Amino acid sequence: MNFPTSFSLEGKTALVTGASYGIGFAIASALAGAGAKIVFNDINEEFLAKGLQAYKEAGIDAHGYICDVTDEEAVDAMVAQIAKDVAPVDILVNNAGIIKRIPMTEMKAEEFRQVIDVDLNAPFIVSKAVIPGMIERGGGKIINICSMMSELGRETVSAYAAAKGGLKMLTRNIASEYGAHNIQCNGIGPGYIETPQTAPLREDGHPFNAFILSKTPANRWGTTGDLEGPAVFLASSASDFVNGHVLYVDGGILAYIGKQP
Ligand code: NAP
Ligand code: GCO
Repeated sequence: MNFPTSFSLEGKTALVTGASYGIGFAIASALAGAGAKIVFNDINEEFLAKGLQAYKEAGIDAHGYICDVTDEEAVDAMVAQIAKDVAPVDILVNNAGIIKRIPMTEMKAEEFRQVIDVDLNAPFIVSKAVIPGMIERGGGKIINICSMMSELGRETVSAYAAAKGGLKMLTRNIASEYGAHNIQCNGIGPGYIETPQTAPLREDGHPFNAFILSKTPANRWGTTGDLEGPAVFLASSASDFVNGHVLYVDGGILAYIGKQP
């Protein structure tokens, strides 16, 4: 294997959804570092502007679009605009996501649907928008950002676990249905990562913080940087025979029964 070229993304265009900050920003930055042109979206003008500034400060000439990934018409329009403004999408990272931590019996059906809409329906919508072009051009890469909750449940995250479990199976199904067109669809399953989404769990003295450290052999929370190498691997030709796989980047959580108190 020629390492420099097989991990290179030169000449590729990557769309990372919800990538103004957090895991999406880190993954997009890593893909840029490997040579990809970066496109991202957000639903919020202010965050989009801050994201564009952050990419600029990182030396990345990113293109940003306002788009709600749950809105099929808006997604189709954004993908078409990206092809005109930049280039067709070669690499899609379905990163945008929300979580609502509510005991299931207290969760409204509409709240459940909102989480499913962003975390599962949207990856379907955005993948469906880019796959035809990938087929026309001889292949492509789709990376779905799954979760520990693609494998495990816990109190208060019923909607999120249902969505992320479904996203694991959507990943496998896209791989099954479009692998013959040289499209590889894989997942990344981050463990517990320090981002705004998990900030409430890391507040001073929150019991969850000690709990997660006891469940992680690495005895630390993950950082968005821990996800960068795995993302470049799954976006590059180095993973052309990896399909339908969820790569867990969790410091060993899924392998570990937990530290004895
Ligand atoms: P985050 O900090 O909450 O960022 C989520 C991003 O998604 C934000 O930029 C948000 O935009 C965007 N977004 C939400 N709804 C959207 C919509 N309808 N249309 C477009 N963009 C939308 O989350 P994160 O921690 O970086 O997580 C990113 C992904 O990793 C999520 O799928 C999450 O489930 C997954 N994940 C996170 C962890 C973790 O420990 N942090 C672990 C495993 C998996 P706004 O800023 O405008 O709201
Ligand atoms: C939670 C956390 C997790 C992480 C991540 C773990 O409340 O349990 O938010 O769900 O976000 O998905 O992989």
